[in-house]
Amino acid sequence: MSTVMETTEQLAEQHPIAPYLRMDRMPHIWCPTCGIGTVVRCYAKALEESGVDLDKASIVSGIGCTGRVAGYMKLDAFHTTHGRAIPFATGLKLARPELLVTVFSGDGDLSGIGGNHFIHTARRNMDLLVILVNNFIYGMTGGQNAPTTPLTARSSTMPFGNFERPFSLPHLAASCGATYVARWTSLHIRRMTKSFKEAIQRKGFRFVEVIAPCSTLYARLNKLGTGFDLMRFYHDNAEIRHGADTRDVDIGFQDKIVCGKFIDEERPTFLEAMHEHYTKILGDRYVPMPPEGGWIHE
Ligand SMILES: Cc1ncc(C[n+]2csc(CCOP(=O)(O)OP(=O)(O)O)c2C)c(N)n1
Ligand code: SF4
Ligand SMILES: [Mg+2]
Repeated sequence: MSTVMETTEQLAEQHPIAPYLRMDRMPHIWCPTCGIGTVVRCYAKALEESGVDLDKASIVSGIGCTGRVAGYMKLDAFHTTHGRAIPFATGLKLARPELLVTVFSGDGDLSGIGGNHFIHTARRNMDLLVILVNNFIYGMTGGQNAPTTPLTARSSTMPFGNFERPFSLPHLAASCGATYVARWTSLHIRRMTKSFKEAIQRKGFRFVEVIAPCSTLYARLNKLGTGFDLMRFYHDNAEIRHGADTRDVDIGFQDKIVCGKFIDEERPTFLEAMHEHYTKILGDRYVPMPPEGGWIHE
């Protein structure tokens, strides 16, 4: 258990990413060999290596096992309602554009109940880094089918196997306008960290999907062993193809997983487009900079 008196160095001796965590909240709730913690570790490492000012970094999660991440990170953190992490983060970014705003949540939260927010926020190129842990299932609530569950995989609500076509999330993000799109598995520690670092430096809607084991539900319901067995599966079946056409990166049940950086391009963010547009139309009557910004001088 940490105390408020501990220095960053003392915390780092406990664990390399302890300075980035609320150690008073440990132990965390995640099951043994769950993949979420690995993604948190890579994100913390990316923050450290990017030299991000932690007073200017905030994190927003929705509900679910992955949704717990915000509560464990020692940043300005918001644990919002189910599916609403992206709109919450949008409000935060619009009010405080100088912040690095990261959304960190699960596949069900961001692409199920939050799916409509996801597509429109990508379309607007809102300046957010979105990290989505895809374990192919609603973990926290008992393993229900998710919009990402591969065809034929079992879930608690599809005990005879899923027959609904799942989303391929990189393709969804890319076709809606995301300017940075990557996918890794929780085995790709260095590449994932590098991707997070790169995405931190970029502007616009940046989307990184991380395929990770839900050992307790997805793996158990599908008789896939533990999270370690799934990591071995990723080792043998992940194929890195930078620049792959996102139409070709669907994931089948226990099939190959195409990883890599698929999209990395620039286009005006929502705020840039708004400022440019109103400056053109309103000239001096428009005050572009928040917190006063967005107003029209009468
Ligand atoms: C409005 C509302 N509906 C349903 C729920 C129940 N619920 C909580 S988490 C969750 C699914 C989360 O799945 P995912 O985002 O994939 O997270 P995981 O647990 O797999 O990391 C659901 C359906 C809720 N909390 N609020
Ligand atoms: S239920 Fe699944 S996703 Fe949730 S903590 Fe356990 S292993 Fe991880
Ligand atoms: Mg999930």
